[in-house]
Amino acid sequence: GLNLTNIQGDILIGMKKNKELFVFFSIVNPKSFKSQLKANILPLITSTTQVLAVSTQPNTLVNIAFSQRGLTALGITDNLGDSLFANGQFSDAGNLGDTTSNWVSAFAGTNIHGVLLLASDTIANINSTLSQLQNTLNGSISEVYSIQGQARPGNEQGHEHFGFMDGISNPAVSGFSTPLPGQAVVAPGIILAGEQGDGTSRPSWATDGSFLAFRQLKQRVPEFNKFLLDNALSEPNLTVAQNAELLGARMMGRWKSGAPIDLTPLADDPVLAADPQRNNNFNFTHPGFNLNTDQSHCPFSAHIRKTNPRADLGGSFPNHIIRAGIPYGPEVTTAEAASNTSSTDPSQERGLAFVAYQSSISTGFAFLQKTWANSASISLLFNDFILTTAPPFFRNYSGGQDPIIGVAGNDGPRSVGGLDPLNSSKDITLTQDFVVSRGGEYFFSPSLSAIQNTLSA
Ligand code: N7H
Repeated sequence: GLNLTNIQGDILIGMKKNKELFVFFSIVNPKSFKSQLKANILPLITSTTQVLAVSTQPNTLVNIAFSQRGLTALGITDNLGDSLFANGQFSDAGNLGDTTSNWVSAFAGTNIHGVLLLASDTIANINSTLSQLQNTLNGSISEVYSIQGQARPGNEQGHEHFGFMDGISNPAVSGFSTPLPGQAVVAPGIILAGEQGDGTSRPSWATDGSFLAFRQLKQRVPEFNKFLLDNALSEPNLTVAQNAELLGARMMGRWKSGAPIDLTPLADDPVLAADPQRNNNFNFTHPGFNLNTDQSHCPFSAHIRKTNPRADLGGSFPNHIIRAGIPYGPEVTTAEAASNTSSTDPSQERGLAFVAYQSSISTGFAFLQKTWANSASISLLFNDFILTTAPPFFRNYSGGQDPIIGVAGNDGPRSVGGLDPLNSSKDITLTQDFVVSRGGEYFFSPSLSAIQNTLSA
């Protein structure tokens, strides 16, 4: 089995707290930082074993990850075998479809060396752990930027800012978790460097680490809601509000409750949504159903079909990530809702602090974003795939980009097909992108033994 005491706790299961602070830092004094990393930070790093022991967890869970520039600052010259990581996310921005003028300046610079992830039930706990760290670190690092993530209030807890339940589908890692019905099973090396199934050669200390792709993804919630109402579908037995809801569910592939539209295409089913034995048990195929043409259950372009095409690709492919993000920013205000427009006040910005773990950024996050979400034509997309792994299927349909996270550049407009169940050849025009990248960075989340033996002093 995996050495769970050696693997940082966020990677395989997520720290799953209602508050999480991301502190992006620069290493000012490498020598002193390396000794404090061993003496004062390492004892606070929460392993997978500790996260699993829910009742004895520390009040604040702490993880740490480094950018390539951070490893270089620490004097590490080994090549981790991931060129996107080595070059940093800013140099990948164009390929991701980002408009770099939208990037937070801290991410567009070159001075983020690492990120501390602090998760707890309360912000007070997080702040007290952070000030404890700052005291011991004694100026050897400086904070470049931070994002305070938090679960949404009340019944919206677990839902992201558009209102959809998140965190339902992550792959099961073989030998670690028992797969639920319908859940993809991946070799440990798809997520963890140096484990079985990781095809790249790495320095031995990289084993049991994972690449962390971080993205600050702003969500235009009032605009999204207005778009759904303006373009409400026309199912005869539904009200306008229900037809707006249906359009949103078809863009996502799940209802707000989390129920998959592949299993319940025209009406939400909260009981199904809440049942882990059923809420992932689908793969877009149905008896007598033509997978190449039939979008009556789930559009080809739906966010969850774009990012995990299940049976569209024959069911088995290496492009999987484990997601561990959390919403950030306040709830929509009355004024924003009334004007259908997000406030321009930066303190009102809201979105998803997106975190994805994988052993290869180009096979994981970057593949999902570039080759699947941003590609309008699926023939192109599967062509790409066939060249490398020859799956048994070749599909040739054009569904448009992912309506949630796809980007055409310059903020749209762009058209997406298949969203109307009554007329699958109808295109719906997205007037703008509802998710806007504010940038991010690629990090490596090392094992505890790598921190102990290689990164610290
Ligand atoms: Fe997505 N959302 O809340 O609207 N995502 N996502 N995502 N996403 C998923 O199945 C969302 C983003 C994946 O296995 C759900 O757990 C939002 C990026 C993958 O069936 C919801 C943003 C990438 C899955 C959202 C965002 C992905 C997934 C359904 C940005 C990768 C699992 C809940 C602001 C490039 C698919 C669930 C599967 C599911 C939302 C971003 C990937 C509700 C708002 C950038 C792999």
